[in-house]
Amino acid sequence: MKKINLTSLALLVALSLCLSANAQTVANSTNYTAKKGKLSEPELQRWSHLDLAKDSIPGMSVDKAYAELLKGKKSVKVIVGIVDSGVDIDHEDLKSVIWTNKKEIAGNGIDDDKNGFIDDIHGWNFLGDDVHETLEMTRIIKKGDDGSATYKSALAAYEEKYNKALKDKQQVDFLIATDKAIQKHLNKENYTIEDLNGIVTTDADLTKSKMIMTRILTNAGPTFRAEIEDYGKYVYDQLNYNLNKELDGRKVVGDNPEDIKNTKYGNNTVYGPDKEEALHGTHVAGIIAQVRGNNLGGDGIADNVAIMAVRAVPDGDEYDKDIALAIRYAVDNGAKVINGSFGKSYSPHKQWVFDAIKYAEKKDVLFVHAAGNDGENIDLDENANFPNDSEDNKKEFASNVLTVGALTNKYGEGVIAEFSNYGTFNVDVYAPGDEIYATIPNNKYKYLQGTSMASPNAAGVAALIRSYYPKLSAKQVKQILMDSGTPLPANVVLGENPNPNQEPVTVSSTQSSKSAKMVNAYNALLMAEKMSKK
Ligand SMILES: [Ca+2]
Ligand SMILES: [Ca+2]
Ligand SMILES: [Ca+2]
Ligand SMILES: [Ca+2]
Repeated sequence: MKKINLTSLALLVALSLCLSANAQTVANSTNYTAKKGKLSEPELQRWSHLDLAKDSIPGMSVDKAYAELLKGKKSVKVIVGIVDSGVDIDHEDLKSVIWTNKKEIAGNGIDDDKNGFIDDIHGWNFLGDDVHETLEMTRIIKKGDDGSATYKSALAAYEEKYNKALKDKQQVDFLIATDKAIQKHLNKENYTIEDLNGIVTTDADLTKSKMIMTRILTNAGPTFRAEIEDYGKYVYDQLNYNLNKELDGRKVVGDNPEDIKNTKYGNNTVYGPDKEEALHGTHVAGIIAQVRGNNLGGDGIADNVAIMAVRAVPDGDEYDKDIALAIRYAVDNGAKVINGSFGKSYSPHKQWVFDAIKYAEKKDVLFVHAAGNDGENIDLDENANFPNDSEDNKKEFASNVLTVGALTNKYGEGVIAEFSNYGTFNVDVYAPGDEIYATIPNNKYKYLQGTSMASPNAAGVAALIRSYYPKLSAKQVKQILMDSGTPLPANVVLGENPNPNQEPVTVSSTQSSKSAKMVNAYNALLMAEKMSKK
């Protein structure tokens, strides 16, 4: 499942419906002051590049690293594999950094480099024309009751999710109808807060609609309708595809997803059948590699990388087979860093993926993975987030997996995004993942949030280190990212506040993750310099 977080709007909707305005104030921590008020647009567009001490914004000090450490320094090109929903390789701010398989002749129908894939010029699309998919829990219950504990658990999880989706649908339908009622009353499509204020009425329904939309416009700003539409798409996709037991999305691929040896499938169109659906992967690629300082869109983290697009993540849960083969493809074709902004709670063939991770480890490839957006402790078995690098939540079977949680741009007790998963064993480190500006298909740009955005921010720093210090191993780079990070504030809020009428509960930040740190490019490069001299 692709991991764009949508809870902020869901929360907003809930807030609007109950019409209670309880601001969740979060106290500042000691060492640094949080940036007061809203960030300016230029600050927001590149907040993950800014510096806590200098800008009061908990970014990764990327700009400082370029200004003070990297000028005139030699680097090598590092290939970064983006295992995701596909990448728009023609995007104006990405096309110059897309990886090309030089050993392959395009369009001749021959596997010239004999890597097992015909005409794979910029990567591979393991999903063919498959876009919308079921979740693993849907697939498990579709197969029928086999008496296993997994079936029971999947069924309970499915029913909970399905009922919630029905409720969300009611909410989003209500919101769309409310918006329409205002549009109709004002007789204009695009209205403002001033328009809403000008509505004078004794009609009870209209008064309610006015109050709700005022709350929404105040919170979401002029992009409110796009946010409602995104939320609606998410809710409807769940009901129509993710939780739809009748759907067989795999049929168009033509392979058997239960057979890992059956590898001849997919195609070389790395953005998939519908470029717009490659939004997630294009955004992730942009966070890492959109061209710096070219006056187009935003800036990427790393400046000497090649993006290899490996499409394996549909709208719905990814198949273990595709993920295992996608990781192996990236490893075999030269990637030194792989970003995995996906995850799911059931993984029937998890061993295939574990074996691929171990293969990557053997070939010295770092796998950076999103911690997930459920606001849960993923150290607990019942909150498992796959893939992982541990079979028992006690011991890691590989040294090359970095699991990343998400930060907001407000330093203080609320700096960990409420949607971010956490865990002292299974989450390694945090990186910016809220309101991240990057490329989306067809030469556009967008703010997105999720641990999906935190993972490529960390992967970008990893690529930067591997590019300027190519002798360091994947294991060393993982260690550098964790050890050199800026410490989190002493106390933080983990997960969503279950009671918005009260101040959220804070805990020691040592409970957040293994390192209790935030990735910092500047410190990481300093440590890499030291380590490379040893
Ligand atoms: Ca080939
Ligand atoms: Ca060829
Ligand atoms: Ca740019
Ligand atoms: Ca781990």
